[in-house]
Amino acid sequence: MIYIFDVDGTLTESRNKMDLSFAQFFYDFVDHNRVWLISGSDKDKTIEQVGSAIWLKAERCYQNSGNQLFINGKLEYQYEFNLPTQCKGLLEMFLERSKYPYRYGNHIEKRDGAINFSTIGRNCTQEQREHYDAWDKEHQERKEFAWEIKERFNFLDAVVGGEISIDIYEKGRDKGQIVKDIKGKFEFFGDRLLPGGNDFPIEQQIIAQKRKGCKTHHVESWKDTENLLHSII
Ligand code: M1P
Repeated sequence: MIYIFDVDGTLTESRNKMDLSFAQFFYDFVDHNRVWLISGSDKDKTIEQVGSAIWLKAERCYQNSGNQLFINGKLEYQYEFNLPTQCKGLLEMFLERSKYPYRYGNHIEKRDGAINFSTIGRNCTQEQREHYDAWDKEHQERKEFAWEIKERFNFLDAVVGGEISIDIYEKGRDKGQIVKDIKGKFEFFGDRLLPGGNDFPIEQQIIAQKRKGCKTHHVESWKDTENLLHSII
């Protein structure tokens, strides 16, 4: 059995470090089980969040929604993605159009195989992040922007993950692409398993590939994940 975990919202609060006692417990779990990580985020952010011991101990670490793979810390592959100029123009228009009043910089972040877009900007503080998150829950801005990107560019996909941003990549280059790499049974833990969420493609691939004995756990927070793992052990 392979246990696969999303990071933000599943092992940690979004863009935060893992809770210390959960990290100790999880390290032990990784040491005794086959564990893969898959994040929408890049390698440096994931290591900052889960710590290098867990990141290196995990059998595989897929970054940028599966567009980059590390095995035992060694880069196996990465895809390139350059944001089309017209889509960049649309993101800049979103920045002007958004009714959210604050901007803190780093709004369009290039990653290997993906782009991360945030109206508030990735340079915001934790407090500013929480403010945007609460505002977005009420106004559903990220959902609307993701929908518009997909409508205008049928070769692109845009999904909501985390609290302040959306991930954009070529259609099909979503988290679901890792399912073909998994031989046998697996269990996936994620907080964005509903349509439009960045974990949803994994659910879709389980169904499309008729993967028997594989299941997903929709968690609300890392505490849910911890409780589920205790019950598995
Ligand atoms: O995994 C999806 C995203 O999760 C976090 O998003 P946010 O900053 O919006 O909370 C970040 O780790 C981001 O890099 C990642 O793409």
